[in-house]
Amino acid sequence: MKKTFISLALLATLLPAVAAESVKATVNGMVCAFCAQGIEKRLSKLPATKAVFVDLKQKVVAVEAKDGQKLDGKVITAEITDAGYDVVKLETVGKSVADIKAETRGKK
Ligand SMILES: [Cu+2]
Repeated sequence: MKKTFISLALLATLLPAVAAESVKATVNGMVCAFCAQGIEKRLSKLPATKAVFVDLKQKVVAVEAKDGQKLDGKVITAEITDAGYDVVKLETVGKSVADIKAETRGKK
């Protein structure tokens, strides 16, 4: 019992204190895998991007920020718009791209 508590406390100190932060957008106009790939490629190039997730069917585009860095929603909107798609909703969420991916896939 005591041993379990000690190892849990140790684990907590080893985990990074920074919470994941992502920008999640709803994007209209993506019709095929190339659309999704193009957006993913553009957003991956942004300096603060850690990971990108695009779901064609659910019209979801999510970008996770590197630890301690901020993603600019305006820049993300501009990148997606420049590529020829419409951003209909954009929000910052305290989740990782992996979480958003799991959440989106769960809706199918
Ligand atoms: Cu396409």
